[in-house]
Amino acid sequence: MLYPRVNEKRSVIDLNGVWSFCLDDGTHGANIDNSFINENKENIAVPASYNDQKDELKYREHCGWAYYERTFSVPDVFRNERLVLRFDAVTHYAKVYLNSVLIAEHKGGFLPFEAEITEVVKWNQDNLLQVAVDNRVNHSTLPVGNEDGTAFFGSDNAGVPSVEAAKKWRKKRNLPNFDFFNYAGINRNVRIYTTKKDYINDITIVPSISGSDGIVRYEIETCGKGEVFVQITDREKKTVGEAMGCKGEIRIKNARLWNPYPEDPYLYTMTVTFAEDRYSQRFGIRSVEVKGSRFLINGKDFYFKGFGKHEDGAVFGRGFNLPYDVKDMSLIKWMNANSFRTSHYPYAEEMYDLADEEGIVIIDETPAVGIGAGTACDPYKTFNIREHHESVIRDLISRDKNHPSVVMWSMANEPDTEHWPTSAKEYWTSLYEFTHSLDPQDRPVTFVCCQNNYEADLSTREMDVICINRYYGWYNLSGDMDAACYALNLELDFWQGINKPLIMTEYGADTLNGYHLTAPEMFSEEFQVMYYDRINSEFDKRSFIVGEHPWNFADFNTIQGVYRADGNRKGLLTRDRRPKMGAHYFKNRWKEIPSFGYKK
Ligand code: E8X
Repeated sequence: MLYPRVNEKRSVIDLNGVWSFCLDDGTHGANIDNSFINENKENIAVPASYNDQKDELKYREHCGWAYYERTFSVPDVFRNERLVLRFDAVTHYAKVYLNSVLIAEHKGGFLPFEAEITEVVKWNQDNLLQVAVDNRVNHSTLPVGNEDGTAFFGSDNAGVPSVEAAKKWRKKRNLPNFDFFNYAGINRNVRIYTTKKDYINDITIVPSISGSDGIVRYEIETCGKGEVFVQITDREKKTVGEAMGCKGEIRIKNARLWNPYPEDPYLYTMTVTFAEDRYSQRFGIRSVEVKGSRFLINGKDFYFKGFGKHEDGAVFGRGFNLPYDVKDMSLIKWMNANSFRTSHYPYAEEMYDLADEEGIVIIDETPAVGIGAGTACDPYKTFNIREHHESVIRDLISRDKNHPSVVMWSMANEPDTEHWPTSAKEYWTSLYEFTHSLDPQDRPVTFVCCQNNYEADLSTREMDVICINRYYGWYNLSGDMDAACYALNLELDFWQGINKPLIMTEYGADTLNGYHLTAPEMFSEEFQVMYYDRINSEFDKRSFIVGEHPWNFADFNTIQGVYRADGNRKGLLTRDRRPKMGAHYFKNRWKEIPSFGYKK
């Protein structure tokens, strides 16, 4: 799927801004009730999550539908163009109406969807755009939640004596199976883009390296009549290759490779012309390969220094925020890191563009977090997740396939692989094959495994790279770093026998910025540094460990609960991006660890 870009042939109309908004009172559901909206509407900013833009609990705790609306008119100059309305992300379920006609419906809160509106739009007058948004999570959504409603929760409900009482007193809540706030709404950009009537629908680029040359295979999907012309230019806008036809191969003599930070992330541009349409797509020439226990980029041993992140901030919630994206890229480099994982959902497309340009490597994760958590049954056999999971992977790859920064797909975070090992293995290995079959660049595929019984788990070891989240010294063996290192090493011995590369995709300790101790105990800044220093020195002894991603880049918001005071505080930075001592610790450590050749 192409990102909407303005050029000589295409335009973009921005529909972001202040929209009208109201929460459902529980009686309207997916149906738009104009008089209800008119009576209740208030201002809301788009793009942004709605939850923290207002100051009553009902916005934080809303569970169900909410409605957005605005009007717009289309400039006359676009009368002969094709018009497409595009939402970059609406969380989690959207029904879109234009002039009271349902024009799009979309499940999944973190990927774009679009609808052609050429025939629906009215000229010379206002058009009414309305979006109904559902934020509920359950066992068939990704991310996964427990369906709550008014259920009676046994011991969780001490003091509420009966199901009847629970029905009366407990409001419907989202019970996420994941540790980040369930921010909802129109979280990313809303735009109309124009194309000519005969247009370029998609571009797929598959680069490879042959000696000192780059080989660029491409495929162009078009609609309508016309000839395809493809031209590749370098950074100086000099033409380095050309071809005719919708499918082919272009050789770039003495190609410059895309190499991660701090090396040169060189980008080329492919410009496709078809009939009267034109589109330019940047790409990089690089290879990615897993060989034994090595992770190779451009044939060289790569070491992942970076983080699990979140899209999260005060007021805008999980909304698109370009200054934060730019700042985070700066901080990633400031800490001498070279990579991050889009935990736990696909991020805004603009972030991947920045990563391509700045040479930051991405592990691209689906929103499949929480599969099997909080249930007493086999999730793979009980819940209807497979179809949606496949469609999310299909759309993720279709969106992100051309980014050189993306070097691996993560199908999920912390699914249950331990209690139903056989059905888990069936699920994950077949989904692994499915993911490989869809990626034109055939990148490595994995999922991220939670601290569990690693001998019982049969799925993680089947992946291209072993990605594990481990909290020895925090959630277990809390504060006892000698015991933590011992237990960690027992486990690392196990993984070493599998002979695959391993990335520690999460490890960390909640840390209250400003809380200092001489003797380092939990929650202090000194403890966070000691914890990482002890664990990292174990990683340094093992060559099959090819990456360290502390959890988390920054503090982030979560649902309220007894384990979270003002959210998850495992950030190396505060939520507003100030460094804790841990950030300085990693900045110094990573200065001495090169992106290439650290372990080999
Ligand atoms: C944590 C992280 C959480 O924020 C992340 O989204 C997923 C969690 C740890 C699981 N991984 O709690 O900070 C820990 C299991 C320990 C036994």
